Amino acid sequence: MLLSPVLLFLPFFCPSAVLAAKQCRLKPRSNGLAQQIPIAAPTSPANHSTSATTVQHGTATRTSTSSAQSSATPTLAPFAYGTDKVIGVNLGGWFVLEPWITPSIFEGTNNSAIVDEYTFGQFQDPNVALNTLKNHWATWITESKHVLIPFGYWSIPTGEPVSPFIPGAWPYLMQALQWARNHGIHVIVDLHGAPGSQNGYDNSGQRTGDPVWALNPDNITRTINDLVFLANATQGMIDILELLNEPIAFQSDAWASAVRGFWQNAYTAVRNAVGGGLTMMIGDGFLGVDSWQNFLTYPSAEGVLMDVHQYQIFSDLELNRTQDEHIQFACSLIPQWANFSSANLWTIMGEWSAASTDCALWLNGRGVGSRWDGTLQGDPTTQVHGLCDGLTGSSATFSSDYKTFLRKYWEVQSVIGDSVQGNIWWTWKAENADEWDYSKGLQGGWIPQDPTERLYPNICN
Ligand SMILES: *[C@@H]1O[C@H](CO)[C@@H](O)[C@H](O)[C@H]1NC(C)=O
Ligand SMILES: *[C@@H]1O[C@H](CO)[C@@H](O)[C@H](O)[C@H]1NC(C)=O
Ligand SMILES: *[C@@H]1O[C@H](CO)[C@@H](O)[C@H](O)[C@H]1NC(C)=O
Ligand SMILES: *[C@@H]1O[C@H](CO)[C@@H](O)[C@H](O)[C@H]1NC(C)=O
Ligand SMILES: *[C@@H]1O[C@H](CO)[C@@H](O)[C@H](O)[C@H]1NC(C)=O
Ligand SMILES: CC(=O)N[C@H]1CO[C@H](CO)[C@@H](O)[C@@H]1O
Repeated sequence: MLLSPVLLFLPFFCPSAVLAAKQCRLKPRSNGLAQQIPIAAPTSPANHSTSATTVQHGTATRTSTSSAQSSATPTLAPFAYGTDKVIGVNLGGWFVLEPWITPSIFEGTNNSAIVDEYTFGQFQDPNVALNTLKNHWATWITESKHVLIPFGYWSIPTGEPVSPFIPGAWPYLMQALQWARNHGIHVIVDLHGAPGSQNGYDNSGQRTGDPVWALNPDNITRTINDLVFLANATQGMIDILELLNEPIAFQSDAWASAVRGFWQNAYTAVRNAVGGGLTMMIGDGFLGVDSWQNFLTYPSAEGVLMDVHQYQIFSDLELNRTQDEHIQFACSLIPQWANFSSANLWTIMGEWSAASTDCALWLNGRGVGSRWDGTLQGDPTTQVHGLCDGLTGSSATFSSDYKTFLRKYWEVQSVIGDSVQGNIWWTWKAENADEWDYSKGLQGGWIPQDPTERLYPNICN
């Protein structure tokens, strides 16, 4: 969403018993740390051809230039991106805190000035903060099948200072990757927070009206170094590295140009460091996919996917839509996205949900209201669209009509994913916003156990 942290990628062809199973709970080892086990690089995610010249369109078969990538055989079968559809879920709020996903962690600080992970580190006793984070890292996520794990730069152990961020999530990421590997789960790791903040949203780790990532070359250089470290350290353990989540390329010409240069330079640096086995994902920067025609396509680049996000809730224009209009709008995206994905980069709808309002508590930030009910502060033009009652929180308050809409909206967006190379739902779990919570959707029945099931197969016709 205009929110999103690290991605771990759980595919949903996982048997529902596994999805539901508490025994899948991630447990750190007794010392709380995972061993980092050297593992060989994966083979091409899309084509086993040994000829680098056959590579095209998002596949990555280029021969490795890295000695670390030598001989070993991966135990995880390569995923056929572009051929098989990705159906996955984001592990939001795990390694990058978002107040709306885990309000209890923020309420527990007794300090309303703590609004993001940066201030979480800044305004608390370091031991209290670290203990809270360790408990959260160890208990928040249970297992599934294709997952996207958001991660913050401050958790990458390069040795650079990160204060007031609290480092320490790294061993939990390594544990998660090992666990995913053991269970045949495909993983996308996503750099969700960059130095200086790439968007100012709390999901970048730092909520600020003045994000500076793009405007300072040192921040960008550091981000690229962090990605190289991350790619090198996770070789053979991940399927995709997403280079950065939601940089706000729309902010200004300077930002747009910085984002463009960053994708190019980060791609080149990571490719040079770890070779051709790693697929990378870039994002549209909110400019729309058509702004990225012929960008990082084969043969100037290989093994690059495009991530686009689909939300219709962050403006009055979108909130004005009726339920049917939300569905029609989703359908209207299909021709453009399908065109882009067939002529440019394979495309994954990397974030979406069934939310049709911004009612979820603190979705727009801790202590910030919603546009839907007119409580969004600092926006004199905000109109009232309706009450939030029965639209968020516990699904016990959801009407059967609303649940029917949630199912239709889930399905139509799944159809968008089908028209490109797949989708990854945001997010697996949220404490108090069931319309965003995949596990609650499964329980409540508006998300089917089999994600390919369609009750409304002609919804766009
Ligand atoms: C893989 O490469 C081979 C050899 O170039 C090609 O014939 C085949 O169509 C490719 N398969 C996919 C799924 O791209
Ligand atoms: C917050 O206040 C509650 C109730 O007074 C207390 O139990 C808890 O320890 C406080 N938390 C912190 C981090 O100070
Ligand atoms: C990659 O990792 C290896 C083994 O951990 C290390 O020796 C090497 O310096 C790393 N390279 C880079 C570019 O970080
Ligand atoms: C939303 O609808 C209201 C009521 O019809 C209208 O006054 C307002 O201008 C619309 N907002 C936008 C951004 O279109
Ligand atoms: C998709 O591509 C076709 C063929 O190039 C073109 O005619 C059509 O206008 C495109 N549609 C969209 C929505 O971009
Ligand atoms: C983490 C980091 O290096 N942040 C830098 C980003 O750029 C600003 C200047 O615009 C620096 O002040 C930060 O130190």
